Amino acid sequence: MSIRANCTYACAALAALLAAAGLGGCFSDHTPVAAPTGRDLCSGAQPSGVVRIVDFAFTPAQATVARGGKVTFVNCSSTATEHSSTSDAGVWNSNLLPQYATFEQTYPTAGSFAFHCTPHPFMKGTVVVQ
Ligand SMILES: [Cu+2]
Repeated sequence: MSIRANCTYACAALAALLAAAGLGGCFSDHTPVAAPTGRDLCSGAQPSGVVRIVDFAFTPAQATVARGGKVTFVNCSSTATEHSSTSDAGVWNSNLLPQYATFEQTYPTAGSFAFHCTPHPFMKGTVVVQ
């Protein structure tokens, strides 16, 4: 085995290590807010405290929650389209939710909170905290 061949093997191993490290970092940086376990929330009767994202709309468009309660947003899109639940006033931001990913937000303050989807600003909703 020549020196040149050894160098090639060493360099290939180093490159593989760097690639693995790079990928690992990429995955940890882009982990969704919550694991995509929301599929169950997308079927059957509408659960209370849940806002589904279906067909480029929030359902229900107005969700009501008791003060201190929480709302779970879940991307029920039938495609790979990502959506967000983003407070108009910057109170919360789910960031992009892949299909079936969920995002939970607690509401300690009474009031009416408008929100939208960042990539689709025509998608609008309101959380009413009583
Ligand atoms: Cu959207």
